[in-house]
Amino acid sequence: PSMALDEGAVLLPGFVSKEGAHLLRLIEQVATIAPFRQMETPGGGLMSAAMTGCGAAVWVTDRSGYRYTTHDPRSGQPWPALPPLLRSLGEQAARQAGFADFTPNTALLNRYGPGSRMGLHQDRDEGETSQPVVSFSLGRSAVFQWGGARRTDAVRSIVLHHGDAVVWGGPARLFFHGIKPLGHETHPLTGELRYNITLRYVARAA
Ligand code: MD3
Ligand code: FE
Repeated sequence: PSMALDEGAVLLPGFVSKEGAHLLRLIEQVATIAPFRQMETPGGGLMSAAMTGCGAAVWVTDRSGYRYTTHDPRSGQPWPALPPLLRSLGEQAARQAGFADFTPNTALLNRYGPGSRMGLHQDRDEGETSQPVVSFSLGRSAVFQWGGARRTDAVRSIVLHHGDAVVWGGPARLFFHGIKPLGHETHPLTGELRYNITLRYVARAA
């Protein structure tokens, strides 16, 4: 089953719920090599969500800005490889949403605890907007908000649950979006934590 959220935005409820425990183990494996860390923003604050990633290049932020790097700045080592299961589930979700030519080469892993949030932003560091972004939610639920192409556009909300996939392509690819601060609810597999995996195609990296 799938549900159009907007033009180019498709919710696939429970698309990865069967693979949820497996995906959480993959996240753990990536985090053993490239640990979750709270990254610094250009303004000098800390992101409240902790992040890591895998694939050819991973999104990072620090005092000098946002960019994709081929190596983990913390270790100097290349990011862990993108697990084939992640690539394949991302391609399947995109296909089901009507995007047949998705070739993901990176996954950003976000970890939210109580109070973690992500302010309204656009994803535009990939050097490529013709391919969609596919997101998988794992663990406790969160309120996701999305607006339109302008920061001032009206915002809508949806609760994303364990196992949900959302595909953002076409006109929705550059829509503003964010995550409301998490409360203290728990999930049997992750306790008070929520994980989000975003699969993307990145064309440029430093
Ligand atoms: C809409 N992550 O990593 S996933 C991000 O739950 C990010 O961790 C949130 O925003 C999270 O950049 C939201 C849903 C999502 C991801 C990417 C998008 C929605 C999007 C890109 C364009 C438009
Ligand atoms: Fe985003």
